[in-house]
Amino acid sequence: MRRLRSGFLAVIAALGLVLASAGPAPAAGPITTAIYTADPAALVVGDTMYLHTGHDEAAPGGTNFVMRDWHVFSSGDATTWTDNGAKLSISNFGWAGADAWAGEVEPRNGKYYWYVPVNGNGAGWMDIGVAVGDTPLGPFTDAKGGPLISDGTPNSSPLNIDPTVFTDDDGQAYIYWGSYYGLRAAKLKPDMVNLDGPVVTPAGVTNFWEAPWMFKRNGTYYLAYAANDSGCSQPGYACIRYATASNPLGPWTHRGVVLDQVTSTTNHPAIVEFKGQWYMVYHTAGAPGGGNFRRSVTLDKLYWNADGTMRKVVQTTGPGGGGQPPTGTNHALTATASTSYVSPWETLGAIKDGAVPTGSADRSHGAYGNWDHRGTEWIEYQWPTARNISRVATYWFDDDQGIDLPASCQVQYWNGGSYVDVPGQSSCGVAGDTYNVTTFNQVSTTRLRLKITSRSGYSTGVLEWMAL
Ligand code: FUB
Repeated sequence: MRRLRSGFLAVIAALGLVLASAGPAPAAGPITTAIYTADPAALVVGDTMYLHTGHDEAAPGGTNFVMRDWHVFSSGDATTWTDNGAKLSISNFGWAGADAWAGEVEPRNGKYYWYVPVNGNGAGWMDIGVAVGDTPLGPFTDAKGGPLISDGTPNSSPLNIDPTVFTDDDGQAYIYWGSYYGLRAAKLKPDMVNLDGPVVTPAGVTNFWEAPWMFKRNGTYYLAYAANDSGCSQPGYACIRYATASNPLGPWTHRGVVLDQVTSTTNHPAIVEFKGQWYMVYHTAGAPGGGNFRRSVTLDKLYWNADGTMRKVVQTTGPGGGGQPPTGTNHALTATASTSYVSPWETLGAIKDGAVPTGSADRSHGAYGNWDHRGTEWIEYQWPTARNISRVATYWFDDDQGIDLPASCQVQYWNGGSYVDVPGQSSCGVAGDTYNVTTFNQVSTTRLRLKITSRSGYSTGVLEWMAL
């Protein structure tokens, strides 16, 4: 991930256990806004769904991961979540020093094994360790006293991160992991803390980048994972692809994209059935103040086709929450809109009518579009007196023809003499079928501008642009 995404390299001296924070979180949107969370792993035990997550602590505008511990969230309805606090920390691994990245908990013989990637302070960078506890909430202790997988493990991944562990019906457990296009797999011994046999390179997992998640349904093995090829996402952004197999070690057959790119560059899937409903759990940059290093876990319902393939997940609980507009005073309603270009048959005023689109192709309330212009265009709001603004929410128009989701965007304001980027801007999201919320330090201004850069060969459009 780091080589593709500039400025990501983070080596953080990380110590200390941060203990419990918030009470139950509200239904839609991120599972919490009290902290930033990432890299969810889902586990159902009885009537409870647990999410074991990473914890992003980068400062606003930070350009590296700052991750020191992992939290455990729990819910009885997959809607209201309780943060049970930081239940595992870098400091639990005496041989590790930083980078509490994406892990997963697997139950076995009444115990819960938490596999996590950490910077092991030894040769190379990331290792995979394992902690054990008596409940999904722990307490957890280092189960091995050293790495389970490191750069010294024969045939290990170019980056040993993102373990997913799966136990088959016959009791055999498997671990998959890796990044930098290097997916690896191995059997685990019944003690769950030693590999059983060689590390293999599974075949058929098209465009694998990182973040594998393995599960089984109706006798078929499924492997979801983050890819970042041009067929599914913008440069530097992940999408979630998946493959199926009839054997837990493959070979795998690629089946397509199950989750489009989100507002964060990275993404990390967990797919689970809970009380008869399947869910895709993932992260975005969409929470207030969020960004690529200040991510938030969210989840959406996942549905199946009769042939066992997964339907692409509709991101309804992402930025904006439930496909609904974010709350707050929308200054767009009182603004005068202008643009660098609008197609004569389109309606610039549609971006400020307050309508709630049902999807990016919904032009029932009109749409702004700039076909057949390519490159960078802008839309702008003006007010007779200054407005205090700290967020915008953009619902992109995508007609699946000449107008597509943009490659990138940028929010700017008039500082009295020129247009400049709004300060402290979180990522300017380009996801379809949702409100992309960009937060920034409050500005007091009479003019706000959204610069939109198209994908190669396409024009761009907007259904709603809110200024809050
Ligand atoms: O959170 C750090 C890393 O970013 C994870 O290990 C990857 O899966 C990606 O989400």
